[in-house]
Amino acid sequence: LTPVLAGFAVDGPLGPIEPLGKGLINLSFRVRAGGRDWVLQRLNGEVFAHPERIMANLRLLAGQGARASALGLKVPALVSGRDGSPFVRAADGSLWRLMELIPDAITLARLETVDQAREVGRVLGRFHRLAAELPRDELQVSLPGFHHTPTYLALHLRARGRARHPADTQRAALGDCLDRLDARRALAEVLEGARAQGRIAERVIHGDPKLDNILFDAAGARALALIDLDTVQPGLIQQDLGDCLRSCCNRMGESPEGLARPAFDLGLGAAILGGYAQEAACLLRRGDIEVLYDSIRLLPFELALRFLTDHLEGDRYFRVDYRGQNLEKARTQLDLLADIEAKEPAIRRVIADAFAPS
Ligand code: GN1
Ligand code: MG
Repeated sequence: LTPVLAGFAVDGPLGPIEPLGKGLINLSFRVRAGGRDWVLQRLNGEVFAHPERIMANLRLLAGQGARASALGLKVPALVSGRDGSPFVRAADGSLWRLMELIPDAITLARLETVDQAREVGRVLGRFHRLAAELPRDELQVSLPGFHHTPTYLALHLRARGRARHPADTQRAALGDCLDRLDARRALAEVLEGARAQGRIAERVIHGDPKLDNILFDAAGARALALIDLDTVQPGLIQQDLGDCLRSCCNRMGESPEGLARPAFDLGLGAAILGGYAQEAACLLRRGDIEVLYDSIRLLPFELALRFLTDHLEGDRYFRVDYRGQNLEKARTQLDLLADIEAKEPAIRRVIADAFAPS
């Protein structure tokens, strides 16, 4: 990686290079150079066909550093290549970027307290306020089709049609997942339908506000930043809220161990939505709030679809540790979805309380 790093406009002796984070798409390293820590990343060229658009969006965001600080948010500074371009191309053709590592920050394996959950909601709310101020005509669609559930469903059905016969050991688990998805096919349209009818409006979103992408201070008390900004682009606030809740309210995580059953924690959900409303209730109208419960169902459904499609296609999109992991992850999202459905009245009350006019 040293020749890659040499392409960036950072000086000083290079320290150790260590793997960073658990991302499923890009490859990330922590690097010490010039007395500071940086994040060096290889962009996944299979997933991101328009890396220059991503970087243009990131530059817009990094340019709002002062406004972000005023909101109590950090956004990572970017380091350009020595030729001024946002990337350095390695000898094998891969694209690399370098940015500031936000100092003294940690990610949490799971939320332990409602105070942490409130912080999650607040940081997402602040991020949406910052994003709402970005110049919309300069912001680009960097990942077309991202969070377009009807498209994911169509791709999934195509993958089903093409899939080779699954191994015996997995046939029952796969069949069970497919049945559970089929029973909910209509869900794929909820947000796109509401958007088409003008009940909800497009905004600028983060796209991937899962717990791993939320930085806390070293004590785990204050949320400082959202990272992993590749999917910042126009989208629906409900996609971010649904994704954040499916990730943060399920204490078991995306790969539960043993017999642990994923569940939607109502206390954490209430605190996240309450914190969010404190910061960003001004962004939501009645129509936005009306589709929130369905959005909380939608995002685990969508991710289950995506994991299953990838399983059927031979694990080409998400990084897996072993064959079958995408199938297990799909089942986890479907279990979470079932729990969300079982708790529907309580979740609707939580939403109403969080956004009740004060
Ligand atoms: C991917 O890159 P990473 O691991 O933060 C994915 C998200 C999924 C998430 C599930 C660009 O995020 O959409 O919700 O995995 N990102 C992309 O863990 O597809
Ligand atoms: Mg990501």
